[in-house]
Amino acid sequence: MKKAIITGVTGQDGSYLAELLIEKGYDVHGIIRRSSVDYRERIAHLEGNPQFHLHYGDLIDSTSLISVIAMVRPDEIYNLAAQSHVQVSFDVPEYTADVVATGVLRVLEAVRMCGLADTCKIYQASTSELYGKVEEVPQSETTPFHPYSPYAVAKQYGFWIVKEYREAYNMFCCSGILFNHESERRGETFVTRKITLAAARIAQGKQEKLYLGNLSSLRDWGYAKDYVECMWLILQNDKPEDFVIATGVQHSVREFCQLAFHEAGIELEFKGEGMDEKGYDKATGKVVIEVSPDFYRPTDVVNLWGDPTKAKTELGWNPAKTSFEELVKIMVQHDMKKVAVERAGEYVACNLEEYLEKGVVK
Ligand code: NAP
Ligand code: F7E
Repeated sequence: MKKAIITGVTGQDGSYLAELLIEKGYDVHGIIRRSSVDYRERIAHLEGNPQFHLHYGDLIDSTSLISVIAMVRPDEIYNLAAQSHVQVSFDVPEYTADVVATGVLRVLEAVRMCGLADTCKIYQASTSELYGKVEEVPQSETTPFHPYSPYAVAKQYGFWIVKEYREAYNMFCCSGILFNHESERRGETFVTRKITLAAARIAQGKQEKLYLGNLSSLRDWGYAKDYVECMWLILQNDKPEDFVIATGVQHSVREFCQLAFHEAGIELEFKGEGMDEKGYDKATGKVVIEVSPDFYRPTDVVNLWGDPTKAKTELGWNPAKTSFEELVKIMVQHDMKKVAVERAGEYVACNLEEYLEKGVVK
């Protein structure tokens, strides 16, 4: 039985990857942070499974990483843990660098210190944010990097230190350069989930308006469940290499809103430009989407579009398994059910101040 460690197992991707590896017969060891309350919603269904084990550890604490790696002696490590919110990285740049940049180094060094450099394969969760202020469209493995946020700069260190350890110590460590991938388990402050939850709440009369930032931002959005398959494939490849994982299809935030609200039963019409742009419910004429400067970033990445040819041809991965339309449908259908059981009045944001206070800050 192969043994795998997943850092960030409580996150969106970690939970799907744990399910996939269990299905494939692995003994899965997840690393979780110690906290005074348990927040393990995404993995609650796996607890009690004899193939699933949890250990305390933190990417900013090498001792904890060394002790888990020494005890488990894994065949594979998937390093998914991160402060993964781009806008938050402008507020906590130092912490972001510690987890997202130095954290990768700590994992690599822990593997070496435990004498596993020749046997343990390592997957690093890299990101399309490395292309940032894009120098080429679409972006592939040969596109130059131009990181454009503290998060992206930290991830760039992670990418290069993985490459360095591969060349210096002949370790099997690789980066998956993953474009945005979403799901019904996506964190609620990322734009897609913020939209699908708001569409459901507005459709059910539990929220008045949704406040967003740049509606014209373009993303290549895929389904997280399909993307974790690729993480596994990257480590099963003959040679350690880096891969772009994307669908090859691009949409704007505005288009995501239109489709999500349509799935929730509301036809949207956008009028106005820039900060004055508004989304109207065509049937009632009411404004349901407004733009707020609170959700703009000091520097924003606005044109991400991936070329998944290498992953398709060399790994046999299918980038078209779940279409954009199916992804939005899955998320909205899930959130319509979730919102239906929320207590009335539990979530009604009538103005921006209230919206911000309710914690949907980013
Ligand atoms: P996520 O939902 O935000 O999950 C992040 C995970 O990292 C959580 O389990 C979190 O634990 C854990 N974590 C944060 N700080 C930690 C620390 N100091 N020590 C240990 N664990 C820590 O992120 P995701 O969407 O699943 O993404 C997974 C990885 O892929 C991340 O590295 C992200 O940067 C990268 N990525 C994501 C995308 C995407 O579109 N989703 C695209 C490219 C790359 P808690 O539950 O305790 O907070
Ligand atoms: O923003 C715009 C925002 O926060 C997408 C992470 O998983 O993917 C994710 O990072 C776009 C940006 O994701 C709002 O300005 C407009 O242009 O959903 P997001 P992200 O920044 O692309 C990459 C690949 C990762 O690696 C990251 O870990 O949408 N946008 N209005 C907004 N974004 C948010 N969050 N909230 C808004 O109100």
